Amino acid sequence: MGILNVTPDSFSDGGEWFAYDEAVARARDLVAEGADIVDIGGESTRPGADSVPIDEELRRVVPVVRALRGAGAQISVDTMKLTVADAAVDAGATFVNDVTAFRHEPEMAAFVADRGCDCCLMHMLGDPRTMQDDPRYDDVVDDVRAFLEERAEFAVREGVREERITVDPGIGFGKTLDHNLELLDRLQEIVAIGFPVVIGTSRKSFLGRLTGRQDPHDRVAATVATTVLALERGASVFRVHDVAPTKDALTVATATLRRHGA
Ligand code: HH2
Repeated sequence: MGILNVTPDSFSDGGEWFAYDEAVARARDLVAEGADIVDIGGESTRPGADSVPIDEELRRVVPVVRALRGAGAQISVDTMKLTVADAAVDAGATFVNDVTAFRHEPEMAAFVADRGCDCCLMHMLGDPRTMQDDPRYDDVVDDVRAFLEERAEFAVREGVREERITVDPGIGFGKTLDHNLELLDRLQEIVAIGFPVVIGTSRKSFLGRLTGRQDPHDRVAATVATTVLALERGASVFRVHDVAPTKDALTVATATLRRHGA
């Protein structure tokens, strides 16, 4: 899953793909590099980010989705807003990536069910404005697992078919460095829920803290290390900015793991 942030303020690529032409060209590059899904977002969820008015999010996202119809990858819309998801699906998106797991607007679940979309339900503690203020858990993996199970049950009750659901532990969303590492290390416990697991570590700040790399663009090798670990522990979808190196790493890791029947 290649990331396309059509935003001025995303933590690692804010402003780089904000103009329509650049966004569309970037998405085509992600597909050429091997992305099966392009995840298009018009609102940053970095810690402390302010929310974007609906009209502005629509203006950023919908024309880009429309331009990518038939470009060779599934189009995902990264939004918590039903109005934005609705317009994006009309424009050609078939995947809804809601970082609130249908808590912001619970009607999103019935919408996803009605439109037959795939979806990603992600764990986040609190909201982007407050989530990094001293996050605490009894046991981060148990708590995240229980949350994702509850959200998936809710989605199924609202009519979403089980095979349309993926779950995501939400690396960096209300998590300390230790929480992120614990989730990665015990990712098989999230995989055991039974839904395909999406993992989003790409260029995130905990990688900067571990490596000392201040510029998010310099965190590609660190990102690749986490995606290989996550693959080995059973993750299925890797949400990344840097598709080509991730694809190579996953190809080699998959070939190696298959030798053991994994
Ligand atoms: N991370 C971000 C945004 N959306 N969706 C899922 N399912 N999983 C994630 O880990 C995830 C996500 C944050 O990263 P990014 O889009 O690069 O930055 P920003 O939110 O600043 O636009």
